Amino acid sequence: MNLNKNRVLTLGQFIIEKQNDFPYAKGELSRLLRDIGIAAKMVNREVNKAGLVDILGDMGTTNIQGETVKKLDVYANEQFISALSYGGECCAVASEENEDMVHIDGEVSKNARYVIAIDPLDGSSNIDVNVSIGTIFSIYRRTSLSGAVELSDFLQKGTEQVAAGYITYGSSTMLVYTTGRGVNGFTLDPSIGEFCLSHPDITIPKTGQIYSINEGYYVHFPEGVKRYIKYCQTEDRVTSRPYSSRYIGSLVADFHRNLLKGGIYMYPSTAKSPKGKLRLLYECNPLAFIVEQAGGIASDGFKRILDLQPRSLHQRTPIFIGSPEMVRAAEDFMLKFSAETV
Ligand code: FDP
Repeated sequence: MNLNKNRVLTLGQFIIEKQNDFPYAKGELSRLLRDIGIAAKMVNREVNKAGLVDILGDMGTTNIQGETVKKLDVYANEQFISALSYGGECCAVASEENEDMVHIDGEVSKNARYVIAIDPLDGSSNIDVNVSIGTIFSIYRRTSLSGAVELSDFLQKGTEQVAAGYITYGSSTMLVYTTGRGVNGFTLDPSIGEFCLSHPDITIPKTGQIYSINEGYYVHFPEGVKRYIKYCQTEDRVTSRPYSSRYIGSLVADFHRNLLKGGIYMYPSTAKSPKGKLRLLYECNPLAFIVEQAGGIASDGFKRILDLQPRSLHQRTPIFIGSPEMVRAAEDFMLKFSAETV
């Protein structure tokens, strides 16, 4: 009997197997990923209940047990920070939900060497309507040698990430991550409560048929973006254009679809947000690390995202991310029309 044939590999088992890829690792990174997986399951449970708010109580009000029902993004933030605090490997968290970094000072964390940047619940405008939302995280080794974590520990270029990943809470819940050796995806099997390896060695198609951008802001886009959108909409047999437009409005969900099917996601600068909307540390850098590991590209229109020097925790950047041929084409338009004003 071939027992391996139907073998289900859980996230925990996979992490342990992969730990041998890092000969000097002491298992800290593995434990961090395990802690994130546990918090993701807790958040998933609450996300699944979100449609029951009318029965259980509105977010921010009191439910039938007399408990205050927390807003999901606040809940997610607390779950991730608490899982990382008890795990003992993380010494500080920079979160979309907190203006300043959160220091983790507990006894178990006194020798911790990692800092985490996280967007605990991305796509918040989709929470109330049962549309996919996600979590994005980025793991760095602290650069200061001892004492309290410093801002500079977080302000490292994306190239310094030791791991990054995201969770998408949707029709299925998936966790996708990289430690710099390819990208692997795990789907939560609710019957056993485990993330199981479902998408080993993800690679993004070199080109695709999908472009994702909020076209409502068209008039406010830079000229290069306007021209690239027109290019996507123009008929051409060789490149199978026109492309399809798909925009969920949840970064993780849009990114995940394009990663698997091929495509480009763009959030450029606009007249309203001259630096773009998305955050470098906990949205763009982790997804850029993942896409590059899968064979794709992430750019701010001119430069590689992972090479940008962060100057503050909540810094924004324009982003063009996805299949390499599509991102290169968008960059060509940006360069060619860069002199023209918005
Ligand atoms: P949201 O504001 O709903 O949290 O990160 C922010 C984000 O969502 C992304 O998930 C999403 O892709 C984008 O903003 C949507 O912004 P627009 O509504 O401006 O298109």
